[in-house]
Amino acid sequence: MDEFFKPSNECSMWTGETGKLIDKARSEGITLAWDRLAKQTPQCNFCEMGLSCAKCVMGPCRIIPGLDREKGVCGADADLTVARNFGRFVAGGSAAHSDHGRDLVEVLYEIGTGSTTAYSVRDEAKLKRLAEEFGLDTKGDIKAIAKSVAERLFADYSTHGPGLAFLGRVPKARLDLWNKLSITPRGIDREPVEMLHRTHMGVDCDPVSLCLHAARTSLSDGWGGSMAGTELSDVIFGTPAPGKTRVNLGVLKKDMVNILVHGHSPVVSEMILAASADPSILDQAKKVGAVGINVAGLCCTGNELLMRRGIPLAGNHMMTELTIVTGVVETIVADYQCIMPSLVNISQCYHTKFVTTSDKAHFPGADTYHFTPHNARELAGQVVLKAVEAFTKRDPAKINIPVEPVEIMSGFSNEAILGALGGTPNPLIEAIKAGVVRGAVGVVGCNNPKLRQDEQHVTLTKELIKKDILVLVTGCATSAMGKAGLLVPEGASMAGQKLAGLCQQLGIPPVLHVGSCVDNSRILQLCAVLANAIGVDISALPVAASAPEWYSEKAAAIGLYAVASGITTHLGLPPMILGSQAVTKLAVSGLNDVVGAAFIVEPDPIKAGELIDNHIGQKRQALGLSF
Ligand code: XCC
Ligand code: SF4
Repeated sequence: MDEFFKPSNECSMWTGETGKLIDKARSEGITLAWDRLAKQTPQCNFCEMGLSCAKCVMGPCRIIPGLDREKGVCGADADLTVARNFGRFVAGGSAAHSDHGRDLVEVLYEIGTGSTTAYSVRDEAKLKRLAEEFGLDTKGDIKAIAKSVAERLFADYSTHGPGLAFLGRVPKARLDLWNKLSITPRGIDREPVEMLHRTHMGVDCDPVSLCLHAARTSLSDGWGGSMAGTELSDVIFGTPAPGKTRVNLGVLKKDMVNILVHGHSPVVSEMILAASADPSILDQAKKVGAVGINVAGLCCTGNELLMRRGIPLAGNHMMTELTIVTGVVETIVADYQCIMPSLVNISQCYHTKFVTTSDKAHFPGADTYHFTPHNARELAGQVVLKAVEAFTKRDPAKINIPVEPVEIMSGFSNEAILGALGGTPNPLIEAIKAGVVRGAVGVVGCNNPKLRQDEQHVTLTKELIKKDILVLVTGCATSAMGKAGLLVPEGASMAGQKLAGLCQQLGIPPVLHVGSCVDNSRILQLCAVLANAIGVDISALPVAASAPEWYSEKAAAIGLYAVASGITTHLGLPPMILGSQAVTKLAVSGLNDVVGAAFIVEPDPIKAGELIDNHIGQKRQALGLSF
């Protein structure tokens, strides 16, 4: 693992906003994730390899294959221990995405029953399309349709429903394969719960069977909970369309009240945005000397607002601590997921208020509000007013916004992409056949302090577009791409000649921003549309996915649902499975024979680019196209 780890004192060598703010944080005595990583290093080798188990109090056990500790007290060996740990890891990620999706189903249900007026259906056409897709009545009034679509999706969360509503999108060959392997997801809640059951001591003791159930669990996320999250967010808040906005810490404004929304769910951040435009609150802001209220995003809820409202993105995962160090953030409003607990302490070193909004995510020391669809508007107003008050408490000596913002283009929902192509995927298929677009890769996911921030995302993506491979981006990779100039049409100058020509013709960037991490479900759907149009399985498409700097359980779930859907997926860091040769072999090669795709683990982004390019070339040749 040493090759992945860049020690913390290297941080000061970092250029740009990250380096400047790390230096500022150091001078102010602030401890950051990089510093804590240095203190945690070397990390536990057993855990890194997936060989420690604490699932019962006969343990904890540490397995040493080949030595006198090859089995835990219960008799579990390395393969079983790794498979059980990995299964639970994926279940955690799937549960997080799917529980987020449930929040959107609940809001839609409350809209349908008329019990909230804070939210409404912004994209009625999309709601009706979903109702039609699910075989529901589309003739009633919009509330009735909202209620029946919500009820249909509630059923998907249970065990006794009619089967996941979105499985109708899956190409037949893929669905047949899942059925043959018994990995078709049956219920969004059922699969992660069953994974917890199977991995209890003394239940499923077959590593292969556990890995297959991990795949089923991840599919309940990708084609279930995440897809529900994406589709209903579009219905409630509007389906994204291309537009321009800005990215990096330069989007913070010295003369404005700055509010950062952080987390994943648009349910809260959309309300904060609405409250920040309230004329009476704006008056208050002017009274305290601010020229206005500036809402900017962090992580995935930032991506949600970016896609739909053109709200600028202040930063990704590894920037979250540093945003506070600018000294101009009045409030961070957090919902859930990927919110470092350290943000509470760092906020306390400045005038920043750290606000939590979800009953699922309590942070001791934070200002706690419990948002529901009923009180969201009122509470959002209170939170924004508090931010206005905080503006007066700034310490001018601590203010430093180290960069100017960079322009980006966003909003490439499938509706926008297919709409721009005249409503069918055929022009894209023709471009693929002609080699103008050799293939497509979703570069997605997090940052990880073990890697130099953003570098893997950007280096890999530049390699891919050079080879005329179109890149789709979601999640925390987005601001990396934006800062590197890849999310504007001018970025096409970094692409191969053919892709560059197409981008110029259409006025699009070589890297299309398609949303947050739950929005990776858009990529699944687009692959399904392409596969169905060509009449092949998804695994036959010249596509791939990559999470070069991933850290979270959710990213593992995304990677696995991509692979189980037939999309070969690159990871820049290995999952904690290397302690089992059987599981590792299955992940990086064996899965090819099972689901027609596998993982590529490669820390070097240039080499990863070559491997992905080669994979795409082979898929093209199998379709009878040029390499
Ligand atoms: Fe989290 Fe979604 Fe990863 Fe970013 S990309 S660090 S999971 S915020 Ni989702
Ligand atoms: Fe040890 Fe088995 Fe208990 Fe795990 S489940 S802690 S390996 S005895």
